[in-house]
Amino acid sequence: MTTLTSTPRADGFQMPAEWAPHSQTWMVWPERPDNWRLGGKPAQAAFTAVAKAIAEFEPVTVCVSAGQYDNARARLDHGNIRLVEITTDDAWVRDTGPTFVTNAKGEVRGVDWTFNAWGGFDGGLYWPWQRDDQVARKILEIEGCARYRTEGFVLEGGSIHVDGEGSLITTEECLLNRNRNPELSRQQIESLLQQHLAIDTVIWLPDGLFNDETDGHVDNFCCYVRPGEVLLAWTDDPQSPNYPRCQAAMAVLSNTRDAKGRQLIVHKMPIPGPLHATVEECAGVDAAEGSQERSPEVRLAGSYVNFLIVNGGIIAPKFDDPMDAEAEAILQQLFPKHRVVMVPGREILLGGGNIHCITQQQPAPQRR
Ligand code: KQY
Repeated sequence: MTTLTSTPRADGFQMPAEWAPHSQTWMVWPERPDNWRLGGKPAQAAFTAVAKAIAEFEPVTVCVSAGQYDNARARLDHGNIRLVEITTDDAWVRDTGPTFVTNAKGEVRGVDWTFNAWGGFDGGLYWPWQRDDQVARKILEIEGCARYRTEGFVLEGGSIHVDGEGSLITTEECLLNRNRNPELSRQQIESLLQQHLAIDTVIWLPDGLFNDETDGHVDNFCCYVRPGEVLLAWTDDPQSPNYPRCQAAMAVLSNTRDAKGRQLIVHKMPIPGPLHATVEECAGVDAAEGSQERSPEVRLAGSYVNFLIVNGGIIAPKFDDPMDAEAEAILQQLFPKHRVVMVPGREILLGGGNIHCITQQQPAPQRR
């Protein structure tokens, strides 16, 4: 596998939108007992349901440790799910996997961002993280894709969304956080995104969802549903800690033109809950120095925006919440040509993210 010293943009590559056709989706099998309760068994059932839901639409590859291979293989009993053995620190391939980029000839390469477990020693979520920082490289090697490595430039795939037409949304809370790239200015970060993803316009939302332990990843708060249209997690309750965040995001989205000069259409998605882990759920997580502690007092950052677009489908989380049906109806209305499949998301949320965070789409080679 080649590691290139140029940039995707210079070589004619760009990050396609998530709705562009995929060749497959990647996942990683969860087993880390200081993040997933009860040794990861409930999370494994939740990941299995997500993998099988995706596998109805496109192939899935699940990275799994040697120790969990037999168990994962037995549970992931679906003809469209492949397993590969990879050592990882945890199971968030949106953030540890490559960001795939494509060119007009239909070639696929990958950007391998530096990963520091969402903040390194300044608020990061576990240590060590070097195996997770190797995941993108290993995936690209398996796929025979050339690699661009942004050595020292920290970024997670969940902190960006693109429309495939030159625009990207992100949050200041994450990308300008001192625990990611403190030596880089906003302009320098924009420039790196422009060079590596071939985008022209960065739309900066101030914050992500309240209590998101990634420091406000955009994929838990706001996403594109098509060029010029976004879906924003929303509350009308002024008492909600999310209220000022939603208002601030709406102010930016309503007053910004995208790379094509369009005024954005903003769709609203209700926020479930408030959701909290139970005492029993928290007690099932192993204590470990440097890992995120769990408490029933902490509001969980549950969000229906944390869904994955696959070939012909939308795989979205449900929470056994009164808002589940409305969320499904909104998604089905926004994606009339896709089949919306709602999968239980609570166990994934207990670990700190949701379906988009545990998946990484690989675009299909396509001539443009
Ligand atoms: O949501 C994500 N993209 C990652 C969350 C990591 C949580 C670790 N406890």
